[in-house]
Amino acid sequence: GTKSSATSSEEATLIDGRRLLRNLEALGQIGNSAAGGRTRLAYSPQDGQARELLLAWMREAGLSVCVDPIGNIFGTLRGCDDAAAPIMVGSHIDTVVNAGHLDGCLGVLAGLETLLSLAEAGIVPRRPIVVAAFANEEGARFSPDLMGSRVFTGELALAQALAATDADGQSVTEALGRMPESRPFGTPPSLPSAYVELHIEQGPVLWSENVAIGIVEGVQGCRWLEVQVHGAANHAGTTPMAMRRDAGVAAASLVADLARRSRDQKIPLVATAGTMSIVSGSINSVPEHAVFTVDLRDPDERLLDNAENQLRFAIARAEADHGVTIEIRRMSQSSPVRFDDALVARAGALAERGGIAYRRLVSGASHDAQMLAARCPTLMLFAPSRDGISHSPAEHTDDDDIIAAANLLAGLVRDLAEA
Ligand code: HGY
Ligand code: MN
Ligand code: MN
Ligand code: MN
Repeated sequence: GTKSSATSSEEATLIDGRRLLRNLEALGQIGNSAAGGRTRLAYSPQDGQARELLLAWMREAGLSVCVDPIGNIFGTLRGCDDAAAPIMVGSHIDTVVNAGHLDGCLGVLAGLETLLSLAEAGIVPRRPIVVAAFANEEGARFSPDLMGSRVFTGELALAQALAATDADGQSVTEALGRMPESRPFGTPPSLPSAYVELHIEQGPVLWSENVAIGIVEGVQGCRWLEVQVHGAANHAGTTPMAMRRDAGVAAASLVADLARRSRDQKIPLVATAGTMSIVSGSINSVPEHAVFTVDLRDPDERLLDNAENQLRFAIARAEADHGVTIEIRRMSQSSPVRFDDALVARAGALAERGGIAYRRLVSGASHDAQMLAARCPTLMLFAPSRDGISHSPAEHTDDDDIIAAANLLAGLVRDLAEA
């Protein structure tokens, strides 16, 4: 369909759209598989390669560069008033398994493009402007998610983050030690006076309504839980059904229950068991040990509490029904967040001036901006995701939407840096 996009010549020429698209393509090549997806789990060699490329681009742009002890990367464009708190833009470049090329990367590279084009236009902003690539946003390998932004904002202690381990028992410290490009150097920026993150929506709202820009009013809350089920191994051919303590059946019934409650009662809004396995299972054994993860999300914290309590009740019932023992552990949590009203209004006014169609919405996905929101006025902008698809190689945003969104980001950041 036809979409409104930037019409104001000033806003339309603020950034070099083709360079942004080229950089997104180049970064998207790293960790690629033949099937088309890419995997750059946090602190992996592929993540390291991506970080190396970003650092090279930052240095080439003449930014002052810093890597902090959790692996956050910062590039700073100097302002006239270097003592003023900076404006920060950014997102992340780590990915889930088999990801698209836009999740996180759009925010980082549109931020970089903003700084590049301001520098090339000879504009020296009043405040410094920092582009940040926060480490381990996804949390797909090391929990919690949003690790880099949690540490940067003081929500999580550095020592606790460094001690987190992956499924193989490797710690963040060990993984970082294997990445020479992540050795800390330089001085991290001070807390910004404002943070703006551009991201793809990763949901269907903007695409289905054919709207070019989302102005994000907030983010729903999220809980991550791990459930370990312990039963008893026995022979599949000889053990009568009534005499089993089957960890796999108990786990599967808990997951089916959870999905049914979320669908029928809408508590929580969405519930997902994204990983589930029978540990050391074989086709002809009753499973002894099963483990699954749970991702609960809702804009209302009380409904998340409710959903978690219901899961705990279901677990107690499953222990009795199946003769198993079950442990539940919280891996991560983030409370619902509201972004800054004044920034929401300001971005809306700027979009209107540029003739860009926009709507306000609440984010279903988690973002580094949630952590920054506790420390400074914060806003997110969304670009449409084709068919609402993300965390998939099919993730796509039209080029004109990418460029319109990056232009709006650049315009907003340029204004904020003068204030
Ligand atoms: O899980 C999330 O919402 C984000 O993509 N890390
Ligand atoms: Mn993601
Ligand atoms: Mn993301
Ligand atoms: Mn045998």
